[in-house]
Amino acid sequence: MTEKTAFIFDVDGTLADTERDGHRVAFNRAFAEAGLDWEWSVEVYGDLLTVTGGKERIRYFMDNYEQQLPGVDDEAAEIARLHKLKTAHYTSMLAEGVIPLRPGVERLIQEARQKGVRLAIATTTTPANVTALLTNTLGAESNDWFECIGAGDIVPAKKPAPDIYTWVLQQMSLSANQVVAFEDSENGVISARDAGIYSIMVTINDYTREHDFTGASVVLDQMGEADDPATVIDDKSLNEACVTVDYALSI
Ligand code: XBP
Ligand code: MG
Repeated sequence: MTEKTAFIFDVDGTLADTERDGHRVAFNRAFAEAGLDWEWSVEVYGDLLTVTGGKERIRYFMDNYEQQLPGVDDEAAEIARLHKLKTAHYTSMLAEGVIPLRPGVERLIQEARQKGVRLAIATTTTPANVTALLTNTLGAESNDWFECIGAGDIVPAKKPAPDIYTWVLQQMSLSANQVVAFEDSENGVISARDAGIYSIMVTINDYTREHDFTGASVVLDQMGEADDPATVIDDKSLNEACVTVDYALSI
């Protein structure tokens, strides 16, 4: 069996619960700043999350909720402008420290570094958002812990397309069976799986608990800490209180 040597992490929902109180709020602030009366509720945002990528999500909202951009000729340019405003709001919120990492994430990353496991990121979110999250939770130097950060528009097709995982694997000269992918959503699992990755760990959250995780190796509620244990929801039993590097490498 090929030895696994790397962890590839999704960001939103996996490293931190960023969607409901982070991205959603930042979108609403951008809409208000642009003079739009759009307000994405917690519930509506759950539907909008079917589409990954902020610009794609705005377009989906316009198409499916019968919304227009009044007086705008170039819709793509205006969506890009709105999205830039949103990124500025989101990164400021992260700088205020409103979004912590999920339980066990920092512990697992530090243990992986100690054990020489290579680290990477594969996400649909904007690169500036990844930098802001890492910097404001783990410190600025943590950006260098990740050998490869695959994010946003670096590939043309976002998750559930496999492109971002394939891109990261190529950058790191790794084959799919040498890595473990960490995800929280159906789109993320499809993306990793279609890139050929078969070791996929899912940690669910309120927006994703009903998703179809076919293709995942194990589904848990969280990575967990000794005093805040993880619970396996589907498949592989976990003998420790929380997800360790050895456990992750064994899935
Ligand atoms: C994350 C996303 C992103 C963020 C918003 O999905 O769908 O669109 O919600 O980020 P995943 P941007 O966790 O599967 O990568 O607005 O920067 O696109
Ligand atoms: Mg995610």
